[in-house]
Amino acid sequence: MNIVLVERVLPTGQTIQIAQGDITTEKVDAIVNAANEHLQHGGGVAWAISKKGGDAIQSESDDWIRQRGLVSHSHPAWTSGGLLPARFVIHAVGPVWGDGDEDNKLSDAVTGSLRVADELKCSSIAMPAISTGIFGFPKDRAAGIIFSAIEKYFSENESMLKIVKLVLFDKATVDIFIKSWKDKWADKP
Ligand code: AR6
Repeated sequence: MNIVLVERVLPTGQTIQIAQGDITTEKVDAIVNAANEHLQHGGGVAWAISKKGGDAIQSESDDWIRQRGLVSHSHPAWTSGGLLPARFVIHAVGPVWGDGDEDNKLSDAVTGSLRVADELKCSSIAMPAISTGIFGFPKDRAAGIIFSAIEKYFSENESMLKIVKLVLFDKATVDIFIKSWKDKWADKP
């Protein structure tokens, strides 16, 4: 289990956390994958999830694409967790930096992931820093958008979720997210 570095209870009752580590080890109901619209899990966290989860992840993803077509930002796909400790993998497609309207697309990917988690009756979810690797989204900008999207989702929706854990791979990303966390919430009770 990855160690929680900071946590906060939102006014709506859910606990939001930041941890550093490998999301594939998380024993939560669902982990979020930073996917592409084709669900071809060839690099980054997607590759790690697909490798550790076994063949089921890519094969269920291929079935999804065959049956439903490409995955949009606002409607993530989902598969079983395969061999992972998590029961489900929610495949969220973040924006490629430079493609336009990136902030809204990232917000949609986060909101969509929480909605799918609720549809799957999850009470805990772990999420990586979507779009901030291969897709090139600036990390400090992403942090604020991800926090706000989570807060807004719970303020607007009844949810079964209790824990949202942001699992960040490297120290540099952790430092940037924690700075943004403090900027956003330092003075709030
Ligand atoms: N656990 C948690 N976070 C991780 C892990 C891990 N095991 N491995 C990497 N990260 P990326 P994107 C972090 O590139 O930018 C793939 O090819 C990483 O340090 O995985 O949304 C997909 O198939 C970074 O902060 O996702 C897509 O084509 C964050 O996860 C494309 O990359 C996201 O980095 C998606 O690009």
